[in-house]
Amino acid sequence: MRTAAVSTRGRRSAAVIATLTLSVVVAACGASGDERQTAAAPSASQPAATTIDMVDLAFEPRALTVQRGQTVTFLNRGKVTHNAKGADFFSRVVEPGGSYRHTFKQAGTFRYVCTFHPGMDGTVTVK
Ligand SMILES: [Cu+2]
Repeated sequence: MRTAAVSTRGRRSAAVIATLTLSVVVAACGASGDERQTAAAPSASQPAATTIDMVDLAFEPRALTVQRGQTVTFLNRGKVTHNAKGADFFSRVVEPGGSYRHTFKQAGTFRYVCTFHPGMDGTVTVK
């Protein structure tokens, strides 16, 4: 994990570990994402479990499982621009507060990255 703030690296590392731990807990709960806020969700009909939050600098949850044909919304809750690029999709630029949707039509596990931030990545598993 790279960080520009070298002097606070220890503190940031602790925060990152806490974030990663939270992500694992969320992922372990499977489809449960109800406890998270959906303030900027573009559509009320979207189940919470199909939203991946883009925060600074991670995707949450980092690993998400969806059903084939389900649409995933990548929602930028961070303060800086992010994107999501997979093998067959690319959001280009997602500004803070913005979102991007992709429908996963094939089964498998698909890795994606934010091209702006090395190490900011995640996977969507489609069943
Ligand atoms: Cu990013």
